[in-house]
Amino acid sequence: MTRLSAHTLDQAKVSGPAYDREALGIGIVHFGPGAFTRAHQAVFTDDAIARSGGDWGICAVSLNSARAKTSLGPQDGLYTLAIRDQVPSFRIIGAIKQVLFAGEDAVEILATLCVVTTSFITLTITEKGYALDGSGKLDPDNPMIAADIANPDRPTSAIGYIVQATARRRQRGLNPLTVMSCDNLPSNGDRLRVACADLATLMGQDELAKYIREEMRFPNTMVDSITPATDDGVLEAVENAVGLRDEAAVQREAFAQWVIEDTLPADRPDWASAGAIITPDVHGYENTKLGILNGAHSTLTYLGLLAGHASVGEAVADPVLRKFADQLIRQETIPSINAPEGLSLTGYWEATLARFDNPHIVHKLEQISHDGSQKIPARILPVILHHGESARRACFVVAAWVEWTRQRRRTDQPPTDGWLSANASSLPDLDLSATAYAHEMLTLKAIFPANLPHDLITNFANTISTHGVLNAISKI
Ligand code: CS2
Repeated sequence: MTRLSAHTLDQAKVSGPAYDREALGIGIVHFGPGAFTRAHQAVFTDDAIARSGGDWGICAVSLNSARAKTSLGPQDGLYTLAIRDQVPSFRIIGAIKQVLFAGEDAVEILATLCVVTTSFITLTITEKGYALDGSGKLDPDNPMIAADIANPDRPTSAIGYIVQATARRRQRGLNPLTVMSCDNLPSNGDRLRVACADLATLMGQDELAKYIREEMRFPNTMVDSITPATDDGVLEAVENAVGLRDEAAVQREAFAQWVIEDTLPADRPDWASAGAIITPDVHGYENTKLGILNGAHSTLTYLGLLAGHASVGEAVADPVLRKFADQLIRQETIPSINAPEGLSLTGYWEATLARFDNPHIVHKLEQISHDGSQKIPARILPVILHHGESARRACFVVAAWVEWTRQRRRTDQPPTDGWLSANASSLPDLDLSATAYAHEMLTLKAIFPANLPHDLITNFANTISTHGVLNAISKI
């Protein structure tokens, strides 16, 4: 089967970029071109270019894997978006104009970051890419950060690239970059600014750190669209619909939301015309989405995996788990969130449940389980910090995650969690009882603040271990 590319695009049986893609210049460098960004930000950008023009093509940069380059490169950055809904739909996205891999193209990446026409850096590097410690400061002992401090001219982390590009642009008198995190972190822009300024300080560049703190824009954002990993079924469905082979296709639900803090420069892609919400109050949206959608996702994931389920659809159809998640969100999470003006939080939760029920989406719990050490603090701990030990269900979720890590570390399929793997020597011994294991896990300062109800959480971990998760829920 012929492969999708700029040369074969006119043979595609579905719609493609509605603008002159050949003439499109690059204005954005994006770190982390995984499935999420291809299904979300690149689609908003594709629509913005089609509606309002502008040289807002994306240079997509992978830091750790050549996969995006080997799948998207031969396709000239083109790929198909499959929307999995009652009536499925397919379209080809053209916003990604170039794909680079840091392992091969470091010089070109820095050069692209330093041309005057590049004015945005965007990132989906997942929580761990920010290398922050438990108190929200850059962790100088993180191996990539230590390497960037030792060798500022040859960055390895996204933070290192941003700082180095900023230093070079300043020297050349170029306009400051706008740097936009699109990861599921509370105050993602503020945190990114801190990480970049901290790195400049650690490099001994105080003036640069001040410039990053005071002159650059780091808008906070909230991103949302359920995007299960691409599998063979998707590639086959895309091939049938498009009539071309596409190794870089992505799938997502129909719903997509992007809320961007209104600190953007005037010269920007017209993301608002593509449906993005540009508002001064992004934090309300962030907290709502992280607490309700992502919080429920992680809840269904760790409880669901312990109960033997494989997908969100299966877990949420289990009456015990559905009721648990519903009570957690309504009784504990929602009262801990300051809602953005005009948004009903119970309405948001009901709409989220309907999205989880979408029979056309198979979202694997295993995928969501990755990097729980980074997700639990953003999604579940704020509820406990708000209510203390009366947040019994939130405490139960922490216990379930801890017990799940214990059980999985004892198998040949340990959790996929970068922080846990890198810090294996600080983790509790696997011969410990569930209670003692949980007790030690809770002392890990990079994950847990000191003031959590340790006894309640360790008791729950013990009950889950002894009676199984579903019986343990009945004892809450
Ligand atoms: C999920 C998210 O994998 C996960 O941790 O909770 O990727 C979730 O699907 C997205 O944030 C939805 O926007």
